[in-house]
Amino acid sequence: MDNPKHLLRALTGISVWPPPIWLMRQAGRYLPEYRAVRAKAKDFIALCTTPELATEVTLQPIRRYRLDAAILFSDILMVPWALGQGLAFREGEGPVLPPLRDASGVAALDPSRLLDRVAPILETVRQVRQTLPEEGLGGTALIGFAGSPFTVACYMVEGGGSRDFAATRSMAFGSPALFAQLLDILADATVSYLSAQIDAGAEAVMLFDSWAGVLSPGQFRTHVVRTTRRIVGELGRRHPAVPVIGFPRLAGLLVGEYARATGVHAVGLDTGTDLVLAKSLMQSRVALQGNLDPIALLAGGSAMRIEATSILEAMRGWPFVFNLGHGIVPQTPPAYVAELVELVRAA
Ligand code: 1CP
Repeated sequence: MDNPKHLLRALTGISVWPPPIWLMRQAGRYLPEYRAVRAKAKDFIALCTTPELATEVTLQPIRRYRLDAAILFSDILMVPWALGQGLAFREGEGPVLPPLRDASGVAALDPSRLLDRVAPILETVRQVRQTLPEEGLGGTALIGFAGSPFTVACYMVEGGGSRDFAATRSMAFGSPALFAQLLDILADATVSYLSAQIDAGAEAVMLFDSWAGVLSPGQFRTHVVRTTRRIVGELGRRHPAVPVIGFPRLAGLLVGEYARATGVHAVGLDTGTDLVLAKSLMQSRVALQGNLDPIALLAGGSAMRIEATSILEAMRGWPFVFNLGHGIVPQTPPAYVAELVELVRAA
């Protein structure tokens, strides 16, 4: 039977119009009700691992905007945290981890406790799914997620964010066997984690590969395509009906090869990707998702309307999910988001 939820229909290759819409970082600091809950939690990790609070913030943007999808409120770095690498989120500074640079760092990771440690996150998935509206408009689907092994490894090796992830790329070139071992540990952990999210109620899953585009084409094939294909293949065997969205940010001309070689059901596109060109690079009608510039949304008004309208015009007739090309920025006025949702619903 066809799934009636608009998001799931679009992700499985049907052109639903007006297209379903959700927004990366739709829960977060731009919402006053998020800041209120965030102030109650001891820190960001406590927020992610307290099901009542994480469920509440996951649902906040759904209440405001009746989006077509809720995305689990958590973070891609909860996987290294669950593997036992230390993690802290410092106010204004972003994530900080003890840098993993050698074989002893890889050997110290402990996948055996992964599912125990993420149990509160899986409980959030259950609670959100129980609360979501199943009916009305096109329903609200629940998206689970993880970072891709490459992007998660970037943060693990550097010990946090970076402009160019030079230490990570140095390890990939200088110690290829060790780097492959790290990615394999992360790929296995990601399969278990996403599979558990699906068992708990996630109806689609997304792999965030925010830094895929810092690699050369050869390294992209080895580290991004290879590990993503493994994950998509294994999830497909375990959960054949659950679509996987891949987001190889900044992959440029390689998005077509990424879609074909990994087998993802849908590809998230960043702001710099021309949508008509992206369609021409797809060998089949794989669903596309994106790609309004978050800064156009911050600017609002006619700038936002012109950009959003041109995206809608480019994608009419294609299986498409409206989204941003990267996360909402914290200064975005919530009223602008409401206006964007209205504009897309009127397409
Ligand atoms: O102050 C706060 O409240 C913390 C800010 C914050 C939030 C709201 C962080 C720290 N993570 C999140 C939530 C989050 N992160 C979600 C929730 C669901 C939603 O979209 O609403 C998701 C999907 C992520 C994914 C994530 N975390 C990515 C991939 C997408 C992307 O933005 O590129 C990455 C790279 C991270 C790492 C991370 N976590 C937080 C920050 C500030 C960062 C970026 C660090 C950097 O600048 O490199």
